[in-house]
Amino acid sequence: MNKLIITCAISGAEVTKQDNPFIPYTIEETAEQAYQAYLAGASIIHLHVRNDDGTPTQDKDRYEEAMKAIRKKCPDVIIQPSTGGAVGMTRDERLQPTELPIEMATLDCGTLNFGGDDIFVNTENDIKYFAKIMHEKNIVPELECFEKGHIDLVLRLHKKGFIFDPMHFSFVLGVNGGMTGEERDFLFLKESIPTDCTFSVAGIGRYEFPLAELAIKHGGHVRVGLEDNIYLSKGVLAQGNQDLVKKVVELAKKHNREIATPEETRKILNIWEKKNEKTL
Ligand code: KMH
Ligand code: ZN
Repeated sequence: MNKLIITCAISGAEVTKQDNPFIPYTIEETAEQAYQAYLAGASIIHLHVRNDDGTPTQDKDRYEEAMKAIRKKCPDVIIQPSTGGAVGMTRDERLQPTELPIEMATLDCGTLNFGGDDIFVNTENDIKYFAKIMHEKNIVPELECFEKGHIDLVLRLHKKGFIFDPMHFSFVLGVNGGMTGEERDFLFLKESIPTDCTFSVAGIGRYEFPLAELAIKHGGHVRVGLEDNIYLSKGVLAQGNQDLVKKVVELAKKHNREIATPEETRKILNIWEKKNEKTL
């Protein structure tokens, strides 16, 4: 079977050190968590940045600083900044990391409830706007879909020429307000995308590892990380992102999937060939 791409979502915007003390806030913590995840087998780091007090920010300079610090420790890893940011941020605020020389970024493909009174807003026009900017800058979008309707919208926008081949989806399942991450949900989504697309799964909370195993068995790719889940097993906090990545590597071994290096990941995802021009 094809090699397995492991993405590690090391920080997110919502979880705090009160939830898990290994959530990175400072530049040094962020770089170290990325490095440990990379050493464990992650070829992509999905990156949110925080201020030193833990508040989420999409500040371009903060991203630049974090990316340089990560690059120093693991020069070849793929850094995939978030353009989702945190609930309530404006679209231009969220898009700041696309002003940097990046290879890849997330593109959130629909609005959903995000717990309590929170709504994560991604209108059709937002998605077109984000997609256009990423296309112009040769940034490969990871198409984050939190439910089936988001996939349908991507396929419509693809047909209308706003989203381009090759498409790489991420099924983010188990958000409080989105679709659950049961096997039937996974199979439904997998069957809903064209067969020439690639996909990854990100299971939130208890869905993280069952979904990872399903994706591994079905030829998909996997995202894990403290952004999505803070536990290694029921009631046992992960002692850093590397614990979660190592568990995926074990699952991959069980199902005879080799792990893709960053270079192999670039080939699988058709990431910007002239990556050397992207210096961060
Ligand atoms: N923090 C969430 C509101 C992304 O990174 O693109 C959005 C998010 C998605 O995490
Ligand atoms: Zn994210």
